[in-house]
Amino acid sequence: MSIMFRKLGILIKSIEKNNIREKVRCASTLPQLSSEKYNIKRKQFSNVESTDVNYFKRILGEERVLTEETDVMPYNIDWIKNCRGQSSVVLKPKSTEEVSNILKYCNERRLAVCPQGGNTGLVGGSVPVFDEIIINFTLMNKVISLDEISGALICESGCILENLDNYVRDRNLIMPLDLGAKGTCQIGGNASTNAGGLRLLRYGNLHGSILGIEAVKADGTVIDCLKALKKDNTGYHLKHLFIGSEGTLGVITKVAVHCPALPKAVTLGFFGVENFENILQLYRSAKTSLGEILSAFEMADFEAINTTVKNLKLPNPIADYPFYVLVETHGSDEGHDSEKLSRFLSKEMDSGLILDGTVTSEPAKIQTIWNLRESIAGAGLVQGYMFKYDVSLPLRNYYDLVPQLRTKLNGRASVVFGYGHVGDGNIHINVIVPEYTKEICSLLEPYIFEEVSKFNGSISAEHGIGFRKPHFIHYSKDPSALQLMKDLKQLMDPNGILNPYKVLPDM
Ligand code: FAD
Ligand code: 2HG
Ligand code: ZN
Repeated sequence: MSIMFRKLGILIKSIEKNNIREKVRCASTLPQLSSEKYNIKRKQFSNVESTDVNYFKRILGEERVLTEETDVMPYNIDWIKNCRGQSSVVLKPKSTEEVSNILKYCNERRLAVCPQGGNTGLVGGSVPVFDEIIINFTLMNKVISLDEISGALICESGCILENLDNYVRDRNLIMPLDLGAKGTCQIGGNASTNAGGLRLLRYGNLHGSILGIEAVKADGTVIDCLKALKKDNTGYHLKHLFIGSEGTLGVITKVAVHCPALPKAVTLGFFGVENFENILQLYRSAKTSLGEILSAFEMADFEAINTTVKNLKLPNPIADYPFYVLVETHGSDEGHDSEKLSRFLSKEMDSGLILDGTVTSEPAKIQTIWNLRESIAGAGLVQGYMFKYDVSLPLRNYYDLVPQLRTKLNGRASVVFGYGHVGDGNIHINVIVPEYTKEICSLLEPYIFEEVSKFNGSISAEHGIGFRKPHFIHYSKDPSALQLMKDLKQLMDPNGILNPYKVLPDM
């Protein structure tokens, strides 16, 4: 067993490019099986036989069908090490045709599958629950075309977000989304989760930026909606079915994305703030003072930054404050933009909304500050188990849940912190405990979802429903909408082979 753990550690390291994730994963112990932890009953799919494996080896070749336990293990475990599946097969297709052949076969054999991109999802959607066959898109990583004038990029779904961003930056464009997992997550995973990220406030969500999609239905039919047009009102907007449906309605094989122009000037401010009410006042003021150049407005409380600084040994460029705000501008004139942000800083220091802060246009300093913000997500992993919540709330009530939870948990958690995308009304609440217990889980859930529902909020702002939240989806979805979701699932995937146990509550 210990050899297996060691091998697992090495394997995870070798597939991992993201620094934070590597640090976090090294202290590797196997999470409990999801089916046992959450008491799930296996649905009536067929079991994978050796004849099935032989078929996959025939169409993909031996080396793109993983069946060794130690090879398969990392693909069974999710990023926060909460979920563990029991798959014995990982398939690595290289083309849409191969994906189509795999799905056609699995559908006829009633074999369940789990589509997997970079496996950075935070709701357990990217790993199997039982023995679902993992279809991993890592090898579908080609850029197909880029129209440098319109900004339309067409690529395969397994392209890593950061690689795409580097590719288009060399051509004076940027990807319309950015997130801490960019070094590992794939554009197909981003599309499937409708990922939000750090600049949604400026560039909008993927339902707007994705121009077209090619996807494969459960029965192997390839659906070609891969237009790269900004405007196309020819009937139903079918691409949206695949955006945000977390691999339950089809498997995305290609994506056309609109890339905005590379900003000539980027400026970043990092500020200390006394209380959350002052953050709201600052947000209001930033929208007026910075106008069209505002590209991000993020917050983190002291506990979020302190845990990240301590656990990951990262520098905090300013002193300790109860809250922190990160304000970024994307514009075209460095002198003008940094002057605007500096003026904002001095005005709001005079008003008392900002206690202290720093403004920079130096790329290395910008990188250091963003790195601190982006590392919060993984900071608790070295300390124990992390419960993660990702909710939308009216801005007035954005931070209410954090102090409420601290009181409710009454010292049972090592730390409770809140941070997130203020500009999008989306807060992330992380509760770090020495280890997962059902008792703490039952204090948090459904309490948090009930509170969110009281404010007409969303129980998942950007991470999706995945495996962890289908039984809570009713807190945010009306029965009429839920029924239509079930009807669509039935139409697109009548045998239910695509990512079962995810998104939809039991049908
Ligand atoms: P995976 O995790 O592999 O899969 C996610 C879901 O999509 C699963 O249900 C899977 O079945 C499905 N899927 C994957 N690929 C396909 C495909 N080709 N076809 C069909 N279905 C597919 N999310 C945000 O929204 N905003 C953030 O700011 C953010 N920051 C993060 C920071 C860190 C450090 C981490 C670890 C995660 C963060 N996330 C964030 C969550 C996660 O990165 C996103 O959900 C991301 O879009 C997942 O992409 P992936 O390629 O890793 O997909
Ligand atoms: C972020 O904004 C991500 O950093 C991750 O969405 C949030 O892990 C989390 O709680
Ligand atoms: Zn986020």
